[in-house]
Amino acid sequence: MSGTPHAGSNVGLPLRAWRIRRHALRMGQVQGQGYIGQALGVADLLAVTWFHALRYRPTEPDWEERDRFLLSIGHYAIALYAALIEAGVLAEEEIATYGVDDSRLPMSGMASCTPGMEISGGSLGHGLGIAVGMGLGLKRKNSPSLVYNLMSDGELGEGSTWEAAMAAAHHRLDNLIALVDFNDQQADGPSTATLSAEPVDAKWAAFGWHVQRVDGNDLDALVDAFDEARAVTEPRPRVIVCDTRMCKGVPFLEARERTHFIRVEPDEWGQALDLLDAAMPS
Ligand SMILES: Cc1ncc(C[n+]2csc(CCOP(=O)(O)OP(=O)(O)O)c2C)c(N)n1
Ligand SMILES: [Mg+2]
Repeated sequence: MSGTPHAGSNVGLPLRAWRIRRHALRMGQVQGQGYIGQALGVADLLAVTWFHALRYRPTEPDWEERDRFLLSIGHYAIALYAALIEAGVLAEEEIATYGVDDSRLPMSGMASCTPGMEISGGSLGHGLGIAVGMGLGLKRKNSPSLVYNLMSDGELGEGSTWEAAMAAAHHRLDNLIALVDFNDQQADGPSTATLSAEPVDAKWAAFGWHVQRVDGNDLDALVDAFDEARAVTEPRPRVIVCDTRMCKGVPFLEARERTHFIRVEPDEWGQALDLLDAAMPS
């Protein structure tokens, strides 16, 4: 079986992203809550990751040669579950179990519960350090696997992130690709107004990384960025800073001002799904 079901082509990515949004909304509807703004915001990024870039086997999530995808931001679990469902690692029927006792889909990501969830993220600022350790270990084993770490702009305010960034460059981890969801939101409001990491690309570059900054809701730009990140031959870690829009794809939610803990009323889940359905890509 191929380890890369859709690598090398961006055909179908709009539909993949749309379906990831739909799975996430359906999960949110089950509990009447969830970090849905984040999931809608990173759906395009996850579509390109899982259907263009990542090497994996849906029915063999522990395949030794898989690329590792670390979800540093455990509160984004609903987004990764949606991608794992779309990728065939999890079954679509499991949507009904989101957040239910003893489910494989707890509301914060837990490696012991869910196939495809490589780490228990959520204590912010630790994912990149774990990714550095994994990258180093894989290099020492001469493994072809890459390590991706999806982190948030809020995590750029954690000192441990920059310690890990420095270590990654020191160890010349060219098998490490960090993805930053720069949605300009964190728990206290806009990240740039709370503890700004700008100029964020210059910071990563100063730490010795190969840096790209793209519109994280532009599928073509994301495909190009992943291609470049994987093609770079310099012995450096790579980062793609993705400017995303929270709640992307559901205009009435996008319009809300503070979206970290977005409140969606019971009748609004159905409205959001109807709006999404009306915008289904051909
Ligand atoms: C070490 C740590 N400190 C605080 C928190 C509480 N917390 C949970 S989400 C969050 C916001 C972090 O920023 P970001 O991930 O950019 O937020 P979002 O984009 O989801 O709004 C915070 C502070 C945490 N999970 N871990
Ligand atoms: Mg954020």
